[in-house]
Amino acid sequence: MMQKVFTRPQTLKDCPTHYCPGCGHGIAHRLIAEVIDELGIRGKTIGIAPVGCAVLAYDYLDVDMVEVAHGRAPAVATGMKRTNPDKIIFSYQGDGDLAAIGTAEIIHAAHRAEQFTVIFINNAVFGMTGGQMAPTTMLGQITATTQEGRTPASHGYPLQVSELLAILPGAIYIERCALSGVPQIRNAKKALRHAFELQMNNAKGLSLVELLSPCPTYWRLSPPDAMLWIQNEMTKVFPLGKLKG
Ligand SMILES: Cc1ncc(C[n+]2csc(CCOP(=O)(O)OP(=O)(O)O)c2C)c(N)n1
Ligand code: SF4
Ligand SMILES: [Mg+2]
Repeated sequence: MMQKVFTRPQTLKDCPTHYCPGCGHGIAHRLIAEVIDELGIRGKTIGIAPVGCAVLAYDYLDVDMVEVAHGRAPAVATGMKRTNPDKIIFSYQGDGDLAAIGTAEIIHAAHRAEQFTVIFINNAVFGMTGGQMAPTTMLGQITATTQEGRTPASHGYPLQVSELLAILPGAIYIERCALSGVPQIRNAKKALRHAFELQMNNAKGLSLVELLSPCPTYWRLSPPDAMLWIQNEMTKVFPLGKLKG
């Protein structure tokens, strides 16, 4: 008697992805797909694809999706949710997207208590454009634009956007998780599920799940070492856990 132990979620399309080996985007996509399937909300969920390595997220996630300009997802999500309050709306944004060009959008969306979910992929670099420094780049981290490592004097400190947002009354749920190992990935799924459930229950405010996500290519690490770097280094600056809600 054969037992099926692994299957593809319905919401995840059956196609190869363009991600590098060990990239966290693929893990994040799978978690989103599993949660949408389990909650039975595929027909009423609309996602916003980012500009970044996950620009083709709509090729992989089998829900309605729109593509918006870099950083502008919270503004578009606001309009989508206000005009379609019965839909589950999520934006999927990298750290370059959310913590650099889109900083104003996310802060004001939280401040206005908009009722959508943000999935914030923090991989400490601008991946798609060649591994440049992002606001979330760690001190000492070598990137294409910090070739001797990020220094506070020249480049400032890593920006903890989730902590900033958590002080706003309009943000009702903020949690930071990591795609760095099985227990952490299971927690990330729980957090995503909770954020979607808040929308299903018409909770009044913004929900955001930050996922510390490996970018082995621009961290110049093997996939297992990238996961260890999240566990051993990134979590010192970006501690895991619930910040709000
Ligand atoms: C308005 C605009 N500004 C800049 C760019 C160039 N650009 C494309 S992706 C990107 C950064 C992507 O980094 P991130 O959001 O962290 O996503 P990742 O690739 O790391 O997942 C930038 C600056 C753009 N496409 N549009
Ligand atoms: S460059 Fe980094 S974020 Fe982009 S696909 Fe490759 S591993 Fe993923
Ligand atoms: Mg990034």
